Amino acid sequence: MSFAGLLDFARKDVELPMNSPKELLQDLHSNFILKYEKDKDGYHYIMAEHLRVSGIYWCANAMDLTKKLGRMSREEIVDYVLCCRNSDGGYGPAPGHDSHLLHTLCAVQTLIIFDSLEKADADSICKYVQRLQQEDGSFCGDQSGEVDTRFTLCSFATCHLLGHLSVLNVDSAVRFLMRCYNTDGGFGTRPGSESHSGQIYCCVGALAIAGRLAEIDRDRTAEWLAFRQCDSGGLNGRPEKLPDVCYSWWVLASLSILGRLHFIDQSAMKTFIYACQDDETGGFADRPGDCADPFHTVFGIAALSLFGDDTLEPVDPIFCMTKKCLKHKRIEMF
Ligand code: GRG
Repeated sequence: MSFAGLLDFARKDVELPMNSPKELLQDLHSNFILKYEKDKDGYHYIMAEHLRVSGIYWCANAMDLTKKLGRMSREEIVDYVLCCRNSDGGYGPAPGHDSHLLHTLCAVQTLIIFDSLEKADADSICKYVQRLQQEDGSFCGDQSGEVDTRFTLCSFATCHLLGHLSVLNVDSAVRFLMRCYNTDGGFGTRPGSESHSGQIYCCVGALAIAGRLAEIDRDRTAEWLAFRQCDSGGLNGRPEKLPDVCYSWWVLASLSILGRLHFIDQSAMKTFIYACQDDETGGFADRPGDCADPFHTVFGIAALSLFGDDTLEPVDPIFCMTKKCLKHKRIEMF
């Protein structure tokens, strides 16, 4: 481990610089995102081919949340996403890449954001997802056979958004999720794995889509999530780890689905999220002073939307998309 890595390992929190941004720098963020869309010869664009469709969803969603979607090249983006479809019915991250559940969900989300879902073949996508369900109810992300509770959410969300959740064996999928439910109230990637905020979001979201949230003790799960808040106001993914702005989303969205948003100190958390913005380039970084990127930008903005920032479009906590674009596809929880 490098010396810097050793220092990170020893640190459990960050200090917020005095001159950190104290409010949302809305306009800077849309310019930051648009640069990613336009600069197709740039290093970052070229190096991100293996996650491009996910990247497109992050960027389009950030623009929709900041009410600037109209500044993106709708037709060009939709055509690109459609070119990522494979003969197995799934979508890869870029044309010619193998299908993966992560990118298949992001393709569907992007088509919904651009009001173009009718261009997708819902039946063949759902059959692709169905084939990835295993005997024990779990899902593999692709042909490589990796099982992870993330893929249960991707499967449920994809099929629900396409109106075909019933093609999946929801009961056996929920039984598998419950085998990943730990006594501390959290969920891991597979049975016996440690609890992690990201996995909790996936499992709680999948249970909400299935209408099966009653299977868990909401207070216990919400308490574990609330303990993720560090003194800086930021949230970590699991005990003894550094806060990261993306957990603002994974934790906060989970708490929102559980009806327990009030379990954390919202003001301290906003202070941390604002401090993760780059006030020169725009965009959010994982932590104050680090390099901004679209992944942390969309989840930072989405978390602020959950707090009810009225300069932003309201976000849906299960699907991480604007309520406006989801329309009747939303799930009413209470
Ligand atoms: C948005 C609807 C919707 C679906 C997405 C793929 C997925 C479904 C969710 C991912 C949830 C997850 C596992 C998030 C964690 C991401 C992350 C920053 C992982 C880093 O893991 P470590 O071990 O970091 O490197 P820590 O913080 O634990 O040290």
